[in-house]
Amino acid sequence: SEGGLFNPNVLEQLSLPQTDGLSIRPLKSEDYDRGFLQLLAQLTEVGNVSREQFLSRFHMMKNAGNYYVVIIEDVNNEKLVATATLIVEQKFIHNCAVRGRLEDVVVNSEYRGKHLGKLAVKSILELSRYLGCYKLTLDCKDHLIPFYESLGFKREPNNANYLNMRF
Ligand code: 16G
Repeated sequence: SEGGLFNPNVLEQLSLPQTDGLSIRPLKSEDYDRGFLQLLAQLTEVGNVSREQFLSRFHMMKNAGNYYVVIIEDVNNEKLVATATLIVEQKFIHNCAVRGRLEDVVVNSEYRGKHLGKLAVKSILELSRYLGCYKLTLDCKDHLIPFYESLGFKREPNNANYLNMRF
């Protein structure tokens, strides 16, 4: 084992709800063979990412130290049931603050309707708070706005003109 993407101790510091039969842990390199990319493919286009590409990106993220890809695993059958990512950005503003971005939230279709998306987002929320982020932001598909609002995220009226450029 090459270990996880980040120190698992940080997750133990968080006050997360009881999760019978589930473990919340950092992504590990072995997850390539356990369907991690297939899980992400339930969110968007992943492409044919080879083991070498995956490991190289994994190590870049690990060395960078600001990528927190969290996995929720079913301990009974070792299936990956959900994932969510926190990226922590260093800033000069707000007294050299750090800011969090919530990305790539996906719940395995076999496990939907069990509030696991909520659990995944809550872990990132708590983690970003623990790491001192002054804010946590996300963008999502229109139909998921109510879900994120139910977890306490706010839409900013003056942020309605969200622009993006696709390459
Ligand atoms: C959603 C995701 C974003 C992901 C994107 C992929 C959340 C909160 N948002 O917006 O993280 O990268 O979908 O869609 O999970 P795309 O392939 O159209 O960029």
